[in-house]
Amino acid sequence: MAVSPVVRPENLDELEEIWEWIESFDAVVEHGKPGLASRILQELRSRALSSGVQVPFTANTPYVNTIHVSQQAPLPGDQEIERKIKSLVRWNALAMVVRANREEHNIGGHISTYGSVATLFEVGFDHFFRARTAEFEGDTVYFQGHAAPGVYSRAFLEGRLTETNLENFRRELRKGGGLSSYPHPWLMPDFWEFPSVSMGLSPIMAIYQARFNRYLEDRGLKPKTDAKVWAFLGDGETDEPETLGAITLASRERLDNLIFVINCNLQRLDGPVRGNGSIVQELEAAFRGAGWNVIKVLWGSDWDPLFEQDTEGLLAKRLGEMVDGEYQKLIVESGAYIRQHVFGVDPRLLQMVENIPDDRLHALRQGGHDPRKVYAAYKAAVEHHGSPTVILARTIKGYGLGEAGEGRNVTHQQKKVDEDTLRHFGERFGLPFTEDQIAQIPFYRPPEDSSEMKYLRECRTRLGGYVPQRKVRAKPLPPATPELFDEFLTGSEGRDVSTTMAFVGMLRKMLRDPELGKLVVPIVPDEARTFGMESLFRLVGIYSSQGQLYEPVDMNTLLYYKEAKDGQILEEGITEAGSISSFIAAGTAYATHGINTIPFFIFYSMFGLQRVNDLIWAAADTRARGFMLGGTAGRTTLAGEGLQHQDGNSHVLALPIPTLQAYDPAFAYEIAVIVEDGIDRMYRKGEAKFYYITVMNEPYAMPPMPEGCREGILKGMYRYKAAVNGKSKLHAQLFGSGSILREALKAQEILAEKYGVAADVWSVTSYKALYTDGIETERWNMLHPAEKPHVPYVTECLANAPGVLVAATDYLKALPHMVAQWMPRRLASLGTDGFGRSESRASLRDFFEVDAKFITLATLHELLREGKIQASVVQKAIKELEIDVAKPDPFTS
Ligand SMILES: Cc1ncc(C[n+]2csc(CCOP(=O)(O)OP(=O)(O)O)c2C)c(N)n1
Ligand SMILES: [Mg+2]
Repeated sequence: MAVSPVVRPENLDELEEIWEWIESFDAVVEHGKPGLASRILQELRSRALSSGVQVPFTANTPYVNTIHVSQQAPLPGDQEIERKIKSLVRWNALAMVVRANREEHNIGGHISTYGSVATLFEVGFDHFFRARTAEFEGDTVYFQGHAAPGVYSRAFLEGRLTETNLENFRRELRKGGGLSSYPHPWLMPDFWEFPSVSMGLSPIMAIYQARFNRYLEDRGLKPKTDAKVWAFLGDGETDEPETLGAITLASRERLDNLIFVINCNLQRLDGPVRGNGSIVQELEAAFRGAGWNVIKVLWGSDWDPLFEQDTEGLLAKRLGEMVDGEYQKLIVESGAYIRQHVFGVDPRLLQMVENIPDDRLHALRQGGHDPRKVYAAYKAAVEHHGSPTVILARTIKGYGLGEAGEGRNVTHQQKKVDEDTLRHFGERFGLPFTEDQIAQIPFYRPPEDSSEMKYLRECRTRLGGYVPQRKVRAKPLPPATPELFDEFLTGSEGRDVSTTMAFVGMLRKMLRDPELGKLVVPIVPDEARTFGMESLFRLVGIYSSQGQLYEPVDMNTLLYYKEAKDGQILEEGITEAGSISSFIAAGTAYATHGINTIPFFIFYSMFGLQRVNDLIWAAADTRARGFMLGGTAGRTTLAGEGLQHQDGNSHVLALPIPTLQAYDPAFAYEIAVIVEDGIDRMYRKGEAKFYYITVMNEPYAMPPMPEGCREGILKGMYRYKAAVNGKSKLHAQLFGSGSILREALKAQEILAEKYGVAADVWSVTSYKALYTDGIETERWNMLHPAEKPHVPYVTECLANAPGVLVAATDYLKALPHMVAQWMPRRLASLGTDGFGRSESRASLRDFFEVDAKFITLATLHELLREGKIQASVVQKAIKELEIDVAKPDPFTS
């Protein structure tokens, strides 16, 4: 099918020459070996470049299907039955949403997304998505979140969900069990594997999942397989930076186990994705430019004869001229309009469609609604080697809703349909209902011996079982090596070390452990040196699918930058979003792969919860396990770095995530106890938790672990150092956390020596744990009024603790205040509310008023409030402590 060059009378000679070239090329295409034509083009291109001839760059191909009909793999199976099954899935999905909203106005749900994606899912279910079995790891599928009703509907046909489940869509608390609005493994742990409804998260998670699968293979933790990761995305979703932000990693790593399917219905929630442009062409250029294999599935089979006639490329050109806003309009317009608007621009185009009546012209299908085109694209994608594939499939939003919804801007939020629309839907998809029945919107599953049900079961049996399905596959870890953490309990014998260094020591020890070692997955976004982890480069290597193709510049040093194919560290580069995606892949491998990998993701604490908290929320939803380490933590402990870096927020940001255990430890032994217990809870007891531990870079001597504090460390607080002057009349309880604990210890001395106050010092390792315990206890008491009330752990700790209460933290004052309600008396809280700034630790602690002198002052002030001392004592102390009362307020300055 040669395309004639543009004819201009003045260059007829040129034209002749061009034609000769084209004819030769056509001969190669027709008679040459497969691939030869492409090779010639490549050679010509480099020849042209080396001869200084400009080759026009375009990352786009014409607005036609990438797979030519002559190269299209035929769709196996029974198309008619598949169409019937799909119609039933469509119907039950529609019924689920419409019925839910009839019963409970405003319960919500989406019809239109699934309307557009149905064929893309169903071809996958019938032919591609392989389930996880004992023999095969299975494919991993991220379903477009707003299309969840379609996935439920299919599971209903498969007999995996009941009619009651469907009736209770979006009514999860109802009797008999409901269905969550979107994919949430937390809410449906036997069904959904991955949350995908916060737009942009599933594409980045899918990329890192595909890479993690390779990592497991390259490290020998699982066999090499041809399992695929499929991610179904909306075209509007591609505007999220996370969607496209990591696509070069996928091509760089040659992840041909990864397939994106983008449902290009050209619409998002409010209107067109690119009314004035073409989202398909834009995405094609982006993905091709990034090195992906791009397959466009734009036109259905009924367009094939038209393209066959298009020997001059006029149709392809015309289709490429129209913007998406026009394409959207074609959906709601008549065949006559299409004839005039699309084909009417050129008599030759009009001639092409002169024998096609208007109604057929209107019914010409989009590629993404044609199972034959979709099958061919999927087959090409799974057989493609060397790079990831993206399939850009044109669809119609609200497909099946006819005039009520197809292609309309309001369709995204449509959840109610009138009887006419139902009837139209029923007729269009050939559903077996009478008019009366259809008004009731019944759920329908054909009899078990029907050809549809037999076919559906056969397909899924062939593919190993049902998808999606979530199962915990890993066995609990064996008991821990008893002495693994012992060395960290005895202190540093006066040597100054930071908690970061102590943690890295533990990590090294764990990596060497015969049991745990291979399961540990250190993840770091280009901060390993900041955290003193470079010694691990050499010890276990940095993972690189290519090994190391160069001699590292520091080869002659002990700690050289060692990349290796079986390297263990995931050095992600500067991407917290990518790193947390790796964390999620590694932290869910116990279910996805049946392997207890234990991720330790260490990052700059300010760029963790603050930057990627939505992904951390998703990690919680996926029931991910593992440890997140917030390094260089503490607003005043990270000296010099200033406003953007100094983190006094993350422990507050950790509060809303129910399964996240957040700790702010001060000493090495506290970390050791927390990590050891964490591994035990997550990987031996199978608790659905993960950990956030802040570690600091301030060096100081690590004390040995005092007797009997293990439980307190884990529960959130323990008395670290009782007052030595306990007989004094004035008493206080000081609460410190992380590196600020040492300020409390200094204040304890000042208070004893100068002001005769006997102060006990508590290490508060987790305000979150104390808060959680407090609210749980309150709730129990409220629900059990006749029983002996339970006592919150904080209250229990402070039952016999005399004196005023003062807390100091490197985080917001709100953190200690959260638990003040369970303390026996009022609490004064010192914290670092406000913007950080570049300064030394001592100056910062003075500025934020969290150092020993301010703890002393706050204690004396509380004693004054209690009437235990005179104001003059406090005033004198202000002078003695050299506190500037006119200093700026750190919160507002
Ligand atoms: C991060 C985020 N922002 C906003 C939304 C709300 N939202 C849900 S669906 C949607 C439009 C989706 O459009 P598209 O990705 O094109 O999917 P379609 O339904 O058209 O297939 C929006 C904005 C969301 N779910 N997540
Ligand atoms: Mg869309």
